[in-house]
Amino acid sequence: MPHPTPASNSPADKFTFGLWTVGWQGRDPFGDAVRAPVDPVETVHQLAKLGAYGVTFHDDDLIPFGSTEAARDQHISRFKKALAETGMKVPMATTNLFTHPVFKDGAFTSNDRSVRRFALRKVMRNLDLAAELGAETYVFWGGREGAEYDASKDIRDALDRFREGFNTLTTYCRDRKYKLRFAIEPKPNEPRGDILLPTIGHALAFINTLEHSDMVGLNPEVGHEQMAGLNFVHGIAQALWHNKLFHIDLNGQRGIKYDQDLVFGHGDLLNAFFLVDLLENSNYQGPRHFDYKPSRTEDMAGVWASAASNMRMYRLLRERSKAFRADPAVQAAMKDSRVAELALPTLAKGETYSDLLRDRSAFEDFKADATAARGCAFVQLNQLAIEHLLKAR
Ligand code: DIG
Ligand code: MN
Ligand code: MN
Repeated sequence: MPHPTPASNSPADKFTFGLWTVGWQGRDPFGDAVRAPVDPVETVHQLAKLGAYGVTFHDDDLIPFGSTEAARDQHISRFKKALAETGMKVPMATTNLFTHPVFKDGAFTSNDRSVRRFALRKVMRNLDLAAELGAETYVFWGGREGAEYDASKDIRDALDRFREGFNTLTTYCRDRKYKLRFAIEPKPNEPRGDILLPTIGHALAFINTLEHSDMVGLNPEVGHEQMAGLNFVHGIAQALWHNKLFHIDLNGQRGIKYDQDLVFGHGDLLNAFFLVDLLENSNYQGPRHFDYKPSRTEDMAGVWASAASNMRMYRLLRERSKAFRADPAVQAAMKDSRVAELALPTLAKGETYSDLLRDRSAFEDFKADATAARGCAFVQLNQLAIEHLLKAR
């Protein structure tokens, strides 16, 4: 029975995009902008037309840095009007603590105390707007929190200041009864030589030290873990295991190099397949947020086409994952690979280590060589996954 091609997007898919993604003008360290700026109002309408659920933003994406109060109010009211006209949501917001030169040595962890105080105020101001717009998640990507030279920063002090910033801001939100949860976005490097909290693991350890750690989780990005040579599916599985997957940045990355922010699935396609399989078979109900850059080679028509590609890639992979799970051959191969057995506790219910010590089959009579000779049948299972990805089954 041929599988139906995925229907068009629906808000139920909860596909969201940052204003800064389709708004990226293509400026990079070696070249000027190739596209004109995109009005946030235009972005809201275009993405709504493509079937997106919502948009996300940095304060400066919506309100240019240094705007007067009157101009700020104007930007916000135009944005609100576009949201009302389209029904688009704002599930997440964040702060730009990396573009203005004042943040050249970081924001929360700048050696310059006055910059750290300015950064906290800048975040507090946008937390108010995020709460006003109904956002549930507030992301912190510490793109400039880091260093190029080991002598320039005592990382222990930097982590103290980072923690102080989070403790101050979570207290700010609790006192104002904002329903916001914070999500840290790890990245190993770029734009700093080394960025603090570089991976999911580092961020999880840091979160555990915070005063209101229950309010703080993760916003992992596909390409960022892959820039560190890590398996993104494993990282997301651990984030889920800690109940700390508060949000996710979907995109593509082709190996360990500069941050490519490709369309979702246009990098490691097989890992993207298993990521969708994991998300769709987990308790994560949050947005499927695309944080990508429309390639510098594209014109505006190409930009909107690339936005649609992100959503189509997710839907196609979701269909392929369903077919994979429904295939009796896959279910049989999973049995051959004893995948379900891993969910079985190693000690039986009520069994103690003393019982284990008395169980001769676990050690004295254990047939190590015969057990070692058993095959795991993983390759056959992986072949089936790839055949489903290729729609060859
Ligand atoms: C880059 O991956 C970062 C910034 O774009 C933003 O702060 C964050 C939000 O998802 N991702
Ligand atoms: Mn990125
Ligand atoms: Mn991101």
